[in-house]
Amino acid sequence: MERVIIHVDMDYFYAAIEEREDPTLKGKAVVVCMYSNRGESGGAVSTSNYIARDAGIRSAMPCKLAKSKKPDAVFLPVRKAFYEEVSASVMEILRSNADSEEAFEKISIDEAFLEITESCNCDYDLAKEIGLRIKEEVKSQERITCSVGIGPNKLIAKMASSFRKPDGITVIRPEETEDFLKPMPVKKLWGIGKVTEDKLAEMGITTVEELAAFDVMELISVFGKNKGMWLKGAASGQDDSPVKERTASDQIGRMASLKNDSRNENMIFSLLDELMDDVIGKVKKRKVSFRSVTVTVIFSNFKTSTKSKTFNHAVSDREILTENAVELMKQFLEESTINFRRIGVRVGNLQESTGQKSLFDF
Ligand code: DCP
Ligand code: MG
Ligand code: MG
Repeated sequence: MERVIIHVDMDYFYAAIEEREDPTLKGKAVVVCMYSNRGESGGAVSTSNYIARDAGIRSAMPCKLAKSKKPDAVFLPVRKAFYEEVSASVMEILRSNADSEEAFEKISIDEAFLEITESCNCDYDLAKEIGLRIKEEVKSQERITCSVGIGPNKLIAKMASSFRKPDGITVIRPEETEDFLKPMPVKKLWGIGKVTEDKLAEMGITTVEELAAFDVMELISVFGKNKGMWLKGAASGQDDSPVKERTASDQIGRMASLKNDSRNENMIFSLLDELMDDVIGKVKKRKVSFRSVTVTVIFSNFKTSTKSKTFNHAVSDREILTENAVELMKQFLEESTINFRRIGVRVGNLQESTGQKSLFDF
């Protein structure tokens, strides 16, 4: 069956979020570092923006080396919990553009597959419009950019999204896959790691075209049956793996900025109310219930803090969400003195709620 798959990958994700949160970073090289317990002298680069990449900075490079390459770059520590929140909001946008709630697969904090075979009726012009709409929604709602790849299967979609970055869109129609793949080095084939790349190099194979032309029996003799056949198929752009959610347990969240940094309760609670409307709408649409509520506050000094509450049973009621989120937000207001910049609410520990009663039904 012919399929149309989209792969979306956020651009310089952690650094893009930091740029968004702090407009003074604009135009500067930004490096997000994972510091080790040896403090700032240890640690590796998590990611960096494209200005930093121009100076030769790469993910996984020691932060010290990054600093020597670009002494005037801004180095920031990883704020993983916060990036997870932004990820949850982005994933909801992506999921809402898939053929169905199930035709969605998150594969990392910043990327996902969605199937749009039905929505575009296998028309690649329509598929591109859907891709452009997704980019627009992510940009307007989350103020960060992503790159989109569209193709007849996950392998091609995944490779297409990294073809033009940042803020790119690449559409590969079935009849174009061969030409698209041919000139690529084998290491670009999604699924080929360093070890395989080296083995292939020993066999004189460096491009996908060479791999596709290689005798499958010889590949099997070196890599075994499964991998040998997979290599041959992948090199010709074949991939039958379905788009399928891996974990049912997930989270649904939304964040937004206050109009200006403030501790004004009316302003904070009315924004919280809007965010909860959005979250509960998605909870109903996905027919799930949740066992935890989390509220996040980003303060005017960019410090991020979260508070959660977990229940012993799953619920899906707006009333319970409101009660708990408001209580957590009140605690934030009591404990802090600085202005709030951005707030978020999310529900987690999701489970299918088919046939499940709401608390008010008992
Ligand atoms: N990440 C990390 N350590 C790595 C690679 C990535 O902590 N060695 C984190 C930071 C990235 C995020 O995962 O922002 C997503 O990884 P990507 O590979 O998608 O890289 P980016 O989104 O940062 O950049 P690109 O624009 O190339 O996608
Ligand atoms: Mg990315
Ligand atoms: Mg990624």
